[in-house]
Amino acid sequence: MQPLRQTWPQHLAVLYREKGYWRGETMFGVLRTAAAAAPDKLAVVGTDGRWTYRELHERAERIARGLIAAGLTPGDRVVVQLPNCAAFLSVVFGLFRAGLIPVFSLSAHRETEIAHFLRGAEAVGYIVPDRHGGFDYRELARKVKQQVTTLRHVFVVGEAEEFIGLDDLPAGEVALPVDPSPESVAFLQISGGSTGLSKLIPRTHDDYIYSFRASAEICGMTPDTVFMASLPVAHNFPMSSPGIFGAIYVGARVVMCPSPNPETAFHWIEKERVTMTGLVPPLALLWMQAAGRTTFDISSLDVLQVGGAKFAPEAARRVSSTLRCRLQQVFGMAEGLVNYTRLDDPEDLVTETQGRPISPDDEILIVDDMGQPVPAGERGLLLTRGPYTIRAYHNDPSANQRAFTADGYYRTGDIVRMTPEGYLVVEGRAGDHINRAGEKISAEEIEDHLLAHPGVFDAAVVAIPDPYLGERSCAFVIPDGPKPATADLKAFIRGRGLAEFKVPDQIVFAESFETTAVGKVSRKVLRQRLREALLSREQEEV
Ligand code: J2J
Repeated sequence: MQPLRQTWPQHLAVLYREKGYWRGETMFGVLRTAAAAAPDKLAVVGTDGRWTYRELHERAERIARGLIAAGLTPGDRVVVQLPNCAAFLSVVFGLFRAGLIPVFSLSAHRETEIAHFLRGAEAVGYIVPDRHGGFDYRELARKVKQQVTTLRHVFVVGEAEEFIGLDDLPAGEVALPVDPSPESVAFLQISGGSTGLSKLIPRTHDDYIYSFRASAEICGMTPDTVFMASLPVAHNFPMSSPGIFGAIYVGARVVMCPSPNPETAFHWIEKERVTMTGLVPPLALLWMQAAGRTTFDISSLDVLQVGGAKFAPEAARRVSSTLRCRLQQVFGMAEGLVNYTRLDDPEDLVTETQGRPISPDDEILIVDDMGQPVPAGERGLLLTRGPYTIRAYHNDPSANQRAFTADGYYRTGDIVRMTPEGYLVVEGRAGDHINRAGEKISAEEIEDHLLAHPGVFDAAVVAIPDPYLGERSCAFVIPDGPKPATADLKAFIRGRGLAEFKVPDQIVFAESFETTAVGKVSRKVLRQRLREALLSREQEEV
């Protein structure tokens, strides 16, 4: 098995400890401490349960024992694919307690993606719900199990059928391991996949806990906070900025909202007196629209975080008058660096920037294409390193070569500028992915799937501005022979076992790409030219 590693240069590790960023805490220790401090306080609420800190702690320990008794060994990796529910926390803390390594996948992922994560992480376990959102995850587990023979254990939250039910795990006296080293890798998060397939992001206990502990402080979380996870909780944003883990760290209450649509979310805000939540921009727009006519009382909402994609300043300015709460912009990435506007910042900074880094030791470089720093205030590529930004992806030398500089900076692929106050404004990106309502789609990944269709000669996938989604995906396709039907192509992509959000929103057929791209150009330039040609054509039509 490939060892899991994430290391910083020794002198920096020493510095990060001296400065109190890395405190030697562990993920399970976070829950243990919170449960000891306030055992009877409500920890988590979901459609499946309402548990105090003591109950959550007990459930996690029981799951840990059961997983070990079922044959898992500390260090084993387990892909977790659970929706927003209370069991998400008991399962994940159970894995931490047993020394197992969760690999976080989204509910939207399908067999191709899950198989890729299982193989990449060499996972032996997979945890799914029985059904969710009208989809049967046991069916998915069956398909995946056929593809990946190293997958030994499938656990189901709910009706397990031929698999093992999380509630039916063997009980009994199993010894649990001692706490892992705080500098070891706690879990694998999944990258947005800017080039090709998603990469696995190893995060350590020390670095991740620092990021959500400091985030909780920046966001003013206290034990009185009621934090609602509105976005899918496996995303890094609702998980750690400060998210569910930040909330557990301070002993607050976590509400697992089963869906982010305003009807459902407003109901939960009223019922649990939610004070804080986070959204991607398209949902924020929807909530603002719905707030004017809702009959739910959402007056408890104090802070709305918006991030994952650029929030237009005009929309940002309307948050306080429509939702009657404060806005915080969040610009982060699962690889590490997270920026926040601060709650006491002047309105202009909050509405027009994406914030400043968590840590005084987050290093920011804004460079041109040659890697040279741009003059102050100008746009450039954002590079970063610091106490919670990774130095390498898991077991992927060529991705590491591309994504990190020789001196350890992570190339975010984002184009930003810095204001005189030291705040970042996101201006665009260099990478070829589509940011569809906060979900990142790799152009290359979808092109490869399209090329597998017998009726496709060539394909290029690009991002097109979209009033609702921020960006939508458009696939330019050169047919091989008769033009395939658009619906067929979409069904083909779906049939390849991919998340629904990756199915192209729009398909445009072309005879050749030469009409827009003269001579031989890189795919990157080709995508750019196709995008520009389409946009100018649309303008002419308006
Ligand atoms: C513009 N682009 C943004 C923003 C992320 C907190 C918040 C978000 C994420 C996240 C996260 C943006 N404006 N406010 O992990 O902890 C785009 C950038 C970035 C990429 C990272 C967190 N906030 N983005 O979105 O790993 O392009 O993390 O590099 O999913 O989203 O995507 P992801």
